[in-house]
Amino acid sequence: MAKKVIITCAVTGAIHTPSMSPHLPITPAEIAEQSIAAAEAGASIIHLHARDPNDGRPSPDPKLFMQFLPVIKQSSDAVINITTGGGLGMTIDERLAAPLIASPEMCSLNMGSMNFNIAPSAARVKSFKHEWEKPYLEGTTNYIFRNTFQDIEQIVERLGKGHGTRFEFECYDVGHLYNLAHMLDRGVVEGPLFVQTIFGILGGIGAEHRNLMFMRETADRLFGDQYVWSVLAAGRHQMGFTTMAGILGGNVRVGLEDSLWIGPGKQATSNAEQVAKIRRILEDVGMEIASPKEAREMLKLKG
Ligand code: KMH
Ligand code: ZN
Repeated sequence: MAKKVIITCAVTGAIHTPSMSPHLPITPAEIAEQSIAAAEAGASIIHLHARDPNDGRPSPDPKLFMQFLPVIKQSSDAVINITTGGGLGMTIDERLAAPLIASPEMCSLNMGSMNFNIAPSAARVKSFKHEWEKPYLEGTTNYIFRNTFQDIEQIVERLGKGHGTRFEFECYDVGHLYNLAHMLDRGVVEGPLFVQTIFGILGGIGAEHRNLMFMRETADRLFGDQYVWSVLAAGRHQMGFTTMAGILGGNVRVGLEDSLWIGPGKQATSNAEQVAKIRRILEDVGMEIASPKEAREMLKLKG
């Protein structure tokens, strides 16, 4: 039987701001509602950040996470994946606060430090509702996204070893794959590794098809059969890259965290719309979509 494709949906993130799209979920109720709809549309993993409901600012506050996590769990069987990347300016302790309380099956784990500015395309919106959005919209956040080797090991220790949480390893460039291989060699992490290769984030590898092949070939060499490959691409590259990944035997991530678009010049009205679109494309070319149960088996999650 053909391998099934895991669809992850990243519903809000910490990059896009409320003024960039009216459809970005902000309040706990909106995050829960869009997550449940994304799961119904075919996402077996839901990747989550929280936002301050007053102004939409990314927030590490566990109390906010706890307003939507139980609601999502009650209405769907999807795997919960909580960010440990957090958002601009958050400390490692802040980034770990909600995951340590919620003890989810999965968390993101970013495999290297990098420059992080919002890409110019996202910054085209000129008017904004909240002062905090200004540097995001102007592309001047000037942020170093800190993920040192010690930070990475600390997250594995506290969440992986402490809670049995497994990881979505976020690899924004080739060096991040080598960082992960180093952790695998030293026994810090073990397979099957869920490797999210990321394209088109300013500061990381560009969204060129040859880069997708190169990242995949490098991951094949480094991890062999000890990894499960997934792809996300930022902005307008989202659907093309995820389609290519699915056809090549990979898994896919969509969602408004990664792109606000559903087609050229057309904003997505929900996360579920993007999930339904990639599902339709992949099913049309003969692929099958993994259920949450199948995703848990493929990734050896604690369930
Ligand atoms: N924003 C994505 C490109 C995280 O939450 O830890 C990667 C991400 C990071 O999802
Ligand atoms: Zn994220």
